[in-house]
Amino acid sequence: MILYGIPVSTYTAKVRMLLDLKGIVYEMQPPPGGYSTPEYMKIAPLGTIPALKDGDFVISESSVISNYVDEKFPDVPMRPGTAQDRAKQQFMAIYHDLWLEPHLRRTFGHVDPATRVQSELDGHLDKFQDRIDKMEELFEPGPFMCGDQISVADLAFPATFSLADIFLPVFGREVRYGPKVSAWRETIYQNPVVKAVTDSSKQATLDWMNSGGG
Ligand SMILES: N[C@@H](CCC(=O)N[C@@H](CS)C(=O)NCC(=O)O)C(=O)O
Repeated sequence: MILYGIPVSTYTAKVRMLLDLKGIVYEMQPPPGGYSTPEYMKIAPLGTIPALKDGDFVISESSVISNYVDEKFPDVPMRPGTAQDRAKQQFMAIYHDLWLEPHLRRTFGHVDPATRVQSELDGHLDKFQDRIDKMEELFEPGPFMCGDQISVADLAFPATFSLADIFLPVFGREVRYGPKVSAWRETIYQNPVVKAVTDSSKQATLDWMNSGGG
């Protein structure tokens, strides 16, 4: 199995955690030609990472990949429980992918003060914080995000939060986490796989930032 991705990619980290927790052997490869290139789009039509190649089958979108992998390799279930439990896990994963992380991503284009549009940047920084605050209403640490077992919901957030912690100070901001998210973070970072992948993604990002971010 090939996982197209790179170490700094938070969405790739999410899938790496899932594969590692399940003990699945895979090779991580950078997207041929780079992401969003015509060459890579022949493999993954949207040009995004991560994408997973399993034999002749290729699929992208981190939450879709996660569901595919969990269905194909059910031995260590990462969507445990009832249909309702799985729907809640999916809701949290999608909340990350569609509602939270995109605001962090949209700040990347404002790193250079010469081209920064401060009002746009502030809008995304404020929205990112709002969406973290909103999480206090969305789950009850049990101690995991959706109950007493780790699930796909838990894997969506760690690398994104780690990135936000090191990246937002570039804009003079610090992320504030409410009591539920803070308690959940303490639990999830105790998992050695989650910690190892999050730390490696964080280190890759720090190396990238220290090299000038080019
Ligand atoms: N919704 C996608 C987001 C993936 C994503 O945005 N990946 C970034 C790198 S971390 C990317 O490929 N960006 C290239 C692009 O947007 O064209 C997922 O969950 O896989």
